[in-house]
Amino acid sequence: MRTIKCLMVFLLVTGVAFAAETAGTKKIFTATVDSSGVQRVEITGGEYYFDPNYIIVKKDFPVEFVVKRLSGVIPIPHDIAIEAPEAGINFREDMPKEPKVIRFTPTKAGKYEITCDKKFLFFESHKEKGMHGMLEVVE
Ligand SMILES: [Cu+2]
Repeated sequence: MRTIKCLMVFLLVTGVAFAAETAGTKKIFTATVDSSGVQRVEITGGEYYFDPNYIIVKKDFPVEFVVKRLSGVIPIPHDIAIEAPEAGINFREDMPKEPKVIRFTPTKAGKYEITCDKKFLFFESHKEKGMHGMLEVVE
């Protein structure tokens, strides 16, 4: 029981420290269409952020998100989700240690939220801790 308490305090402290470090930092990535016609974006998930967290892609060109999570001392699970079926984007996928490809083709310009909704016990969700971002689809 003592070990569990220590672990929880550790997670809480490190979570707060990392959140403070990365909160409010906007990392913008503008995707380009490569020779195979695909817009490839590499995204890393950590405590508690996406890097990059503001992604700009072109409408009607296929997108590939290559996602992975950082493997820290304590493996904290992360997922990545965008729920915008009206724009042809609707997925929720775990972020593994090894890169994983998520494919979609955005069909409507706009801004769509990227979130991780993992949550540890009664703590805030990862989204609340700052693990969210924005996908901007442009014409
Ligand atoms: Cu997360």
